[in-house]
Amino acid sequence: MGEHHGPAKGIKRWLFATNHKDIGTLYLWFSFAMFFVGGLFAMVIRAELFQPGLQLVNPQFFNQMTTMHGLVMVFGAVMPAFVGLANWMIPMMIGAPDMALPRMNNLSFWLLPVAVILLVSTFFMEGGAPAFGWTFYAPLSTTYAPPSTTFFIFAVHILGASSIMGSINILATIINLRAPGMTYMKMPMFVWTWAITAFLLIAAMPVLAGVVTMMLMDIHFGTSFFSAAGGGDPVLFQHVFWFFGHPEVYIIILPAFGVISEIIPTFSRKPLFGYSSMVYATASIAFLSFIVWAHHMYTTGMPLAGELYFMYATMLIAVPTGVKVFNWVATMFGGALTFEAPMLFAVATVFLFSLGGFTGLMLAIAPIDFAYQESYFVVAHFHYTMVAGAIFSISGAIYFWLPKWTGKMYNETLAKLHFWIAFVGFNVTFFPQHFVGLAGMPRRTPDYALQFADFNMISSLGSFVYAIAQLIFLFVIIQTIRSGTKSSEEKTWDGANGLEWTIPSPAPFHTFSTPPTVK
Ligand code: CU1
Repeated sequence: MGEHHGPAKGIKRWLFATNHKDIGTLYLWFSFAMFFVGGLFAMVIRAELFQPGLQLVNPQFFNQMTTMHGLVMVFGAVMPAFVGLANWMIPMMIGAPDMALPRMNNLSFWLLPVAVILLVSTFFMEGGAPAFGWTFYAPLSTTYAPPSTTFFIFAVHILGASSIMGSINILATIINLRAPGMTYMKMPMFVWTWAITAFLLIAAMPVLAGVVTMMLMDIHFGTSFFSAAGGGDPVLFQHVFWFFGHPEVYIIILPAFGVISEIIPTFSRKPLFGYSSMVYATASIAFLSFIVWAHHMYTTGMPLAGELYFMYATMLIAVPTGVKVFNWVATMFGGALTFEAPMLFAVATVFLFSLGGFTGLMLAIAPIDFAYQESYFVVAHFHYTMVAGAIFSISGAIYFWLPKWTGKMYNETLAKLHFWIAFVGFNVTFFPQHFVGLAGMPRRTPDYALQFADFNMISSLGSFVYAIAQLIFLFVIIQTIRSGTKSSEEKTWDGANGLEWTIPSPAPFHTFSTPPTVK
C-alpha cells in the first residue's frame, strides 16, 4: 500500500521488470544460457560422430539430441537473442522512452523459460523426449510419437504466443513512439529489419500453431489430417510446416542483417551505402520468403510445374540478398577501416553467410536437390547461415553495444581471440560437412560408412574448438560487467559521434542510465 517508492530490487526487479533494458538483459542472458544447453547437445552429437560406429549413445538418444539441439538453438537461443537486442536498442534508436507495451513485454519474456522448461522436461517423461527432428514431420510426430509430444505441442504454443506478443510490442513501439523528426526512412537499419521481421513473425507463428494443433487433433481427437489411412496426407504436414519454416529462417537472419548494417558503417567511418535500397531489399526478401516454401519438398512428388516455380522463386531471393552484400562491401570500399571485434564478426558474417547463400542456391536447383536432400550437405549449408549468419552477428552485436549498455569497455585482445578461435573452429566444423554430404553421408545418423571417418573426426575436433571460443565469450562478458575499464568516448562507438546516426534524433539517449557521450 503505497510502499512502492523507487525501482524494485533483487529478484523482484527481474520478475516484475517492465523496463526495456532490464527485459533486454533478461532475454540476452536467457539466450546465452540456452546457447550453452543447445551447444551441449551439439557436443554429444559431435562426440558420437567422432568415430564411425556406436560409442556413446543409443540411436534413439542421438535423435533426441539432434531434435532438441535444433529446437533449443532456434527458439531458445537465436530468436530470444535478437528480441533482447531489439528491446535494448529500438527504443534508444528511435528516441522512445520505453517499449509501447511494457507489461506485455514482461509476459513475452517470462513465457519463454516456461516453454523451454516444458520442452526439456520431456527428457524425463515416459518414452523420452521427441526424437523426430526440429521439423517434426508427420507421421513420425503423430502416429509414431512418444507421449511427451503433447507437452512439446504445448511448449510450441507458448513459444509462439511469446513471439507474437514480442512482435506486436516492437511494431507498436516503432509505429507510435518515434521521436519527432524520426521518419520511417530515417530509422536505423536495425530498426527497419526488426519492423519487417515482426511482420514475418505475426504472419508465420500462427501457421506453426496451426500445424501443431492439427498434430494434437490427430493424436488425441481422432482426426486424420496427416494420416493417409483416414483420408489425410502426410505431405500436407510438410506444406503447412514449411509455410511457417521458410519465413522463420528469414525471421532469424533479417535482424542479423540489421546488426551488421549498424556495425560496418561505424568501423568504415562512412554512412551506410544505399540505405533505401537496403530497406526495399529487406522487404523484398520478407515477401519472397512466403512464396518459396516447397523448395524443402522437391522429393515429395510434386508436379514438375511446381518444382520449376519453387526453384525460380527461390533463386530470385539471391537478387535482394546480393543488393545487401553489395551495399555492405560498398560501405567498406574507400572507408577508413579498423577491425575491432564487432567489425571482425560483421565482416565474417558477410563472407560466411554468402557461402551459405551459394550452397542455398545449389540446393534450390530442383533436379540436383534430388541428390543432395537429406545429406550432410544440407547440414553444412544451413549452419553457414544460422551460425556464421545469426550467431556471429549476435556476437558482434554484443561487443558493439556492451560498452553502451554497461558504460564499460570489454577486453579487445580476448574478444579478438574469441573471434579467431570461433572463426577457425566454425569452419573446421562445418566446411568438411559439405564434402561428406556430397559424397553421400546422410544427416541425422549416429553411425556412418568408413569412408566418411576422416572428415567427421576433423568436424568434431572443430566443434570442440568452437565450444572453447564460447567459454572465452562468456568470460569476456562477465569480466566487462564486473570490472571492465570505463569506456571512453571514442571507444563506445555508440553512433553518437559516428556516422550511422547522422539523422536528427532529439533525445536518443534520454533513457540511458549512464551519462551519454554526446559531444
Ligand atoms: Cu526454405
